[in-house]
Amino acid sequence: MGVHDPVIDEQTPASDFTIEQRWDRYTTEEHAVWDTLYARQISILKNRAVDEFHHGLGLLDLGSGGIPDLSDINPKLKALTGWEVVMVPHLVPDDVFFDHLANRRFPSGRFIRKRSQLDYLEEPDIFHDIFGHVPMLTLPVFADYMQAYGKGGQRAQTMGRLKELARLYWYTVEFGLIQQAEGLRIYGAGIVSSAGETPFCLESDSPNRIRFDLERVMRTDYKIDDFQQVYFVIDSFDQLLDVTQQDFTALYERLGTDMTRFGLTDIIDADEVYHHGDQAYAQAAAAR
Ligand code: HBI
Ligand code: FE
Repeated sequence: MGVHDPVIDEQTPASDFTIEQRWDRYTTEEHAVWDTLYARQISILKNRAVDEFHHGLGLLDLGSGGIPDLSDINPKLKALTGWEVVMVPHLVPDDVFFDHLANRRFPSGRFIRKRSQLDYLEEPDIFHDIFGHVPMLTLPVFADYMQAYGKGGQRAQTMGRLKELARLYWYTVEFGLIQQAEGLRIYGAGIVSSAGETPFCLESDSPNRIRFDLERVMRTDYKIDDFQQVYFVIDSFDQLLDVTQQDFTALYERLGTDMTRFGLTDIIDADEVYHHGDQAYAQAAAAR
């Protein structure tokens, strides 16, 4: 499974699946991989990621060189929004993941990808998890949204609507775009940690870009192994928090009785379309 990390293997996870980071055990090469990834992303994220993301990187001093030490970033993050980062060995079960988020703990992988596979990830590593997700957790409204998602997860599981809720996470927390006064910007962690998808999601003619609608998103499939074919664009972070603070009971019941689901390239009448993609990238990828 993924990258072999002896510092993970030597530990027995706690009942909440957490392990110790053991920061002093990272090798020089592992720190250098972080620095390479960091420098590459910073240069392409200028004027593409939201200012809130860049601001968060600064608040946590994530660019001071090498893989961050949790004992440096956690006191800062805790003071800002009450969140902290915990280490987990690999992907954790959904209920464990939700329980951490509901308690303002963000689970991060410990290992870092190999230099030979800078753009290939089978599961989230520490660069995706910390560089991608943690800066946005310094923003109070986003911090609240992530906790609301964790609480909602526990609820969705009981109501059998986990798949639908996971789509909300995917199209916001991982691959979300936002329309701001300066233009279209990125806030999704899956994008900001990817050198290829950062320019693609904003500038390529290939993908659809559609205004965010909660139920539309929950009815839409996603793919995990290539650039997205559709992005959903929020108006503001307040909008995101507002939609998740409503009671999902009626929505979940509708999703259970009306099984309408949308494919990756569908455009429906109700959509507010910012860009109707030509899907040229996806078609070329399928032909390979
Ligand atoms: N575990 N470590 C880790 N990181 C994730 O992002 C993650 C997970 N377990 C479940 C999960 N994500 C998602 O499937 C949930 O959003 C449903
Ligand atoms: Fe992620």
